[in-house]
Amino acid sequence: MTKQRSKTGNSAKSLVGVIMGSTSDWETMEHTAKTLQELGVPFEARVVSAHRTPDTLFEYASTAEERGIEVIIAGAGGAAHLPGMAAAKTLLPVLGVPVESKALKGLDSLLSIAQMPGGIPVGTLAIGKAGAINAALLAAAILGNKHGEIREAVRKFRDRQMAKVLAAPDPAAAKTVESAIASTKSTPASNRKKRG
Ligand code: RP5
Repeated sequence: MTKQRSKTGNSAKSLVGVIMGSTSDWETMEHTAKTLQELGVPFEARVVSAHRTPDTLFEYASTAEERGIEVIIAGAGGAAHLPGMAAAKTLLPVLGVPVESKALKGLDSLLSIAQMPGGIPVGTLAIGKAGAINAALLAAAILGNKHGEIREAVRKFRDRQMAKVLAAPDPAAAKTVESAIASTKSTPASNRKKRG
């Protein structure tokens, strides 16, 4: 199997394996990648399809632990069996991200991932971008039990998030600033001069 490079830009060994059923899932799963990057969590990302490349999936999941992976995040859409099949082939925690499907807006993905029969769990996140971000945060929280620096990174992420909300408590004021910026952008400079 090709060794994946860490997308964090450093040579640290990947702790999270981000897999997805298709390149079309990347639009969603790149939010997982971005969040892991922001937290400084080394990870690898690759397309592994449960139905198009089942042997690759089995190899990936069954060798993940010995390669140093500690959490797997699997994103898939439609009849989304990738997270469940991955979970069946490893003892590592597997987090599933339901990708929004065209036909059923991701409800099919959500139910396929969440409704695992008792015995093989998949921690299921929300559909789409929110789930992709939260999968990274949850993976970091799991890793944080063992890796102190990741725990601190999660704490700092929460602090930044809280500060952002507290800095703009008035929704009406925020809206006014947003529309002022938008109107400046959409009005040609010559018109702005005349009005002034
Ligand atoms: C699943 O089928 C993938 O996870 C993807 O969400 C969905 C559609 O795949 P493509 O037909 O776009 O490759 O396996």
